[in-house]
Formats: sequence, C-alpha cells, structure tokens
Amino acid sequence: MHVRQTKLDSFQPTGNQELRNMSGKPRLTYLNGRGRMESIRWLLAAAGVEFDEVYLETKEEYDKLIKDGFLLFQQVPLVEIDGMKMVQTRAIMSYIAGKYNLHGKDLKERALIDMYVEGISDLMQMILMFPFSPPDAKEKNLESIKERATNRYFPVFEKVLKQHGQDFLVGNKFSWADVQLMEAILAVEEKLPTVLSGFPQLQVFKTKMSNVPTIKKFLQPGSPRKPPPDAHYVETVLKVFKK
Ligand code: IBG
Repeated sequence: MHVRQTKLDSFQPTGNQELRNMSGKPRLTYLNGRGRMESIRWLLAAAGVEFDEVYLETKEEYDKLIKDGFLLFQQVPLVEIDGMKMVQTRAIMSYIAGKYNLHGKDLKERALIDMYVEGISDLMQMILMFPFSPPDAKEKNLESIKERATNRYFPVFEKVLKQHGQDFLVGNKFSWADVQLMEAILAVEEKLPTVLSGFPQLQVFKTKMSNVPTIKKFLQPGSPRKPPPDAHYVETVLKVFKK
C-alpha cells in the first residue's frame, strides 16, 4: 500500500528556494477561476492587500503539491501567508479578517459577522455548484438560487440595514460580512439581473460598497477578480481534480 505522507512541518516556511514565497505578498494557489478561491480574493482585495497567484492547470501539478506536503488535507485553496501554508477556506478568511481588522471590535460582533458570513456562504455554495449542474437540472437549480436569495438570505440583510440605518452590516464599520454580501449580490445579479428589485436597502448598500476605494478598484477591469465560470473552466476543474 502506498501511504502518502503529509509533512508535519507544513506550517514552517519551506527551505526550497524555488517554492518559498519571496515577495512577502500572500500567494494563492488554485485554478484560474472563481471557485472556492474567489471569496478569498475578494477579502484580500477589500483589505487592500496585493497578492500573487499560482494557477493549477494539470492533475500532475496538483498531485505534486500533495506529494510535496503543501496541502494539509490534499485540497486547495492554498494560501501561503505569514510563513504558513493555509488551507480550508474559512480558516484562511478568518485569519485575513482578523489580521486586517474586518472581524468586529469584540467577540459578539465577531459572532454576528460569522453568522452573516456563514449564511451568505450557504447561498454562495449553490452558486459555486451551479456550473457543474447537469443540463437538465440547470433551470431547477437556478430557480432554487432565486428562491433562496429572495426568500431567505436577502430579506435578512435588507431588514438589518433598514433597522439600524447604517452603511455597514455590523458595528457601523466595514467588515468581512459586507465584503461577503457584496460578492453574493453581484454573483446572484449576474444570473438574475432583477433580483434586487424588491430590496431597496440592498441596492443602496451595493452602490455604497462599489464606492469603497478597495472594492471600486477590485471591480475595475484588470483586477484579480475572475470572470464567471465558462465551459473551459468547468473542464479544467474536472480534469485537475479527477480521481
Ligand atoms: N473544506 C475545504 C475548503 O473550504 O477549503 C474544501 C476544499 C475543496 O473542496 N477543494 C477542492 C479540492 O481540492 C477544490 S474546489 N478537491 C480535491 C479533493 O480531492 O478533494 C472544487 C470545487 C469547485 C466548485 I471549483 C464547487 C465545489 C468544489
């Protein structure tokens, strides 16, 4: 039996010159597309942090990362940051949010931000899986996204914003929850352009978010923001992660 060994020193900076992240910028390893990395790109960009990216294009490249002990659970996203090789999207984002002061002023604000973020992530999960739907399930899955966005998730944030009348979701201060909601609004609107019609507060929120300087920059052409998944991207995902 072949046992694949995960290096226990995977949280130490590697001594390998070729692999060491020399620039000081976080280095993101994923595919050249949105997938599970896009929310991390959003959060770093919102925090005003520049980053480098490595795009996996073949199964061999992915297998080599595993063999070299880079991936704690044999999965990407991988983010090399502050000498760590971080995996697990939530852990990565929580670290970034903490580091850049986007995680609330105390534990209770953090708890609320986490609840908002997790709710929005559940909606984003449906959007993430959508490109992989079989053709005969596409219409039904799109309808589910619409139903969940308009009946479950968007009403929560519409109400929160209306009740406190502030610009941001938590503590009158820009946080991870705002970034995550903005990403979700744009992702749902891409599929359902009129989805915000019954949500006036979210429309205002979207405009304000678009004018936060770091977000404004991320929304401009040429930023690290990825386009919606296309057939080539879906094919690459299936090829790289083929068992
Ligand atoms: N809990 C992990 C996280 O949040 O980071 C899950 C990571 C994960 O599923 N990674 C996938 C992977 O490495 C790539 S994203 N798979 C290989 C394996 O052996 O598990 C793939 C994906 C896409 C879109 I793109 C929807 C769902 C998954």
